[in-house]
Amino acid sequence: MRLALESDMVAGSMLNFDLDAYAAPRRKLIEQQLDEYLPEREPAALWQAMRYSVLAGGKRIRALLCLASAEALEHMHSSKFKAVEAALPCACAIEMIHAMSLIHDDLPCMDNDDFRRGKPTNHKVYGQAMALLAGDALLVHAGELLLRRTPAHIDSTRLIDIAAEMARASGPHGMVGGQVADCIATGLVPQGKPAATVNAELLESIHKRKTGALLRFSTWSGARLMGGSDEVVEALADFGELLGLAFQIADDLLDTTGDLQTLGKTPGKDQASGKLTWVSIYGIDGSQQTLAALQKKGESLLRQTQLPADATAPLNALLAYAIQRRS
Ligand code: GRG
Repeated sequence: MRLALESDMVAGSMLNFDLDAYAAPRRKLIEQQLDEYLPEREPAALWQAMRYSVLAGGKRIRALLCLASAEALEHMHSSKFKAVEAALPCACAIEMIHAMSLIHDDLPCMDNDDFRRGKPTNHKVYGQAMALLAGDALLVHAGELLLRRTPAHIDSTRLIDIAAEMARASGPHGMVGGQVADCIATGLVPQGKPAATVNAELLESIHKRKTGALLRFSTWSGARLMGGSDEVVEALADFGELLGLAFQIADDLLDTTGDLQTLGKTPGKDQASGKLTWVSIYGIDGSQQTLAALQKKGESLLRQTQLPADATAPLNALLAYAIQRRS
């Protein structure tokens, strides 16, 4: 499969990097590929429910991170493979896992949300049973796509490692584990023993797993697909995890300061339910200070890769975007 970016650009310097020009053609490719990966087959109601949430127009930050990480390595060593072509199936698989986590997170037994991405949530349209099953199907479909649609020139041992890491990032060590820790902290699951004191350490550990693990996998997988050295792959993975923490803190801030129209989901829910958030511990100013510190640390991780600044400029710009975003 040959993939061409319609208006590809040469990455500019870190200072004047145009993220919109970088992201727009890649988002278009991601959308097209997701659409192709989700055909309207039988049972039609299931595929429609899967398509409804995946193709509902998210920011695609995880997929972009996977592509940007792969592209950062494209010109390096003997890498002869086109980065976007190599990483697109993985980037789409990540978006499917992300979409399933949103569907399940919005269910009445979890956050009980009515709006997501500016539209009624999956269970509001298709009912709870179908929402649950659409999420299940997306999770499994993502694994199949990664394994079957990644170009054959990617070494199979490497691909198996990537599939195992995707499962780890999503499962009990990652996203599900973080969600459970969050549910325990908020008293949502009766089996859990809530911590005596809810502190920043606990909150950071929840964020790192619930949101950070998939973002870590996004940058890790892009670099691993391109055969990056262990040092570079790990530094980019740490960058993804840091971006995940920053992203979640920005999410906590937006719950306090955003509105339904811009956010596409109901604001103020965390506060109303007494949920543990960065803002509830550090306040708005403290959260903004953490974000500024994370931006500096992220830049330092990118320098640590010793990749040229032009090659990591999209990653740097995505971190700035995650921190400054309004939706
Ligand atoms: C079974 C793998 C599995 C997971 C289920 C429900 C659950 C366990 C985990 C919840 C994880 C979750 C919803 C974390 C919140 C992450 C977050 C900040 C979401 C918002 O992401 P954006 O802003 O959304 O990137 P868009 O719509 O732009 O894609």
